[in-house]
Amino acid sequence: MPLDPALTDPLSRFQVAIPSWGFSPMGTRFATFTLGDEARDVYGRIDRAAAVQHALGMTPGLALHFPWDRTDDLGALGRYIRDRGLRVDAVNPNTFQDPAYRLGSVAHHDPTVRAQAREHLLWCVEACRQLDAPFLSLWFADGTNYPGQADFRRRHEALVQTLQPVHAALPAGCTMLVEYKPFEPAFYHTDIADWGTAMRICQRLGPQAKVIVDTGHHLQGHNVEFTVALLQQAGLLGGFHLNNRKYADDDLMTGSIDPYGLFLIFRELVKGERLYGRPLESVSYCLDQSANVEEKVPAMILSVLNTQEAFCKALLVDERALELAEREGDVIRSQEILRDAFLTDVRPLLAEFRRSRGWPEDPLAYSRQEARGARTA
Ligand code: PSV
Ligand code: MN
Repeated sequence: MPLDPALTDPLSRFQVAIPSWGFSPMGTRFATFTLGDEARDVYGRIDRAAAVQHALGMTPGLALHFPWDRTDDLGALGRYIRDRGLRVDAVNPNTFQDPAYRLGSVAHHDPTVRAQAREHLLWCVEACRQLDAPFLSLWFADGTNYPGQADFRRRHEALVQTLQPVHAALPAGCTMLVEYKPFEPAFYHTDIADWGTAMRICQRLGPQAKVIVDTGHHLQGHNVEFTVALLQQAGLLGGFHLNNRKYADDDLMTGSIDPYGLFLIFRELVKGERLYGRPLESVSYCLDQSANVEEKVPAMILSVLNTQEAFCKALLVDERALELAEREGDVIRSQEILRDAFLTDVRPLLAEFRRSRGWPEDPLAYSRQEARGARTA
């Protein structure tokens, strides 16, 4: 297939960030199985992200999670990352593990706990500055387990007030991403349960706050592409945590269960770029997955391949024909148009695109070979 600039231009702008935490030992609450490929420290996690980038060429961004990735010297950490051809995409604070956070963090009823969370968030803002990270990505485990346990409105106010100085401290060009999740670890209510709540919080905080959509953070049957379209229309779409779900926040490989859903999300994104002129790459695309039974580096590579394929298929949608079908009320034709794009085998085209960029044509095969080489060396 000859390479068409209408495809190669967006394809070359499209990058996916790799989460450092995806290389740590993972499990369920029943067991954690080790395959021997888990990283022991932040440097091991960076090395694995570099291996993913060698195979793919389109994943130079790395998402860090603090304090998991904390070292004594942020400058040295930044250099280690850059020396491996990577850059920091998002800094993710962690306000869910310290024992003080049993009943929440930024929305906690006790101001001293909120102050502890705020200090950590401000430290992370400083990390963004030092590591030149364009995104501060926030997710809070805050919520309650039982009706009556706490006052919704008071918690909402506390959350916004705790985040205000954090938003004010952001360097220019750094976007605060606000992530929502309907439940878990809290099972009755979550303080940022859905995209409406996240959007309301962003609007209250200011122009540098935007919503991040974790594709696994919706209740069964939720129409994610509809949410994406409306967030984009409101200018409040900041990023994605990509993974696949079946039942809850399963954190499975992206595109492994519902590739069509992923394609429909990208279709809205591509359409939005045309409609609003906001470049696709102003949004963060980061994997957020945990490998419980599969090897971690190939699992990341496969997720990126599925993502890139979904994106490429979205570029093939004949939007003009689709608009015409809509105006004519031709429902079947609209299905046909989407099927034509989705059922196109874009793998040869993407292999050729990679070859043209000097990247391995078959990233999984390349990575297997590298791993074999490392074992025999
Ligand atoms: C929470 O489930 C989440 O999706 C948040 O993004 C966290 O930062 C990430 O997973 C890792 O725990
Ligand atoms: Mn997430």
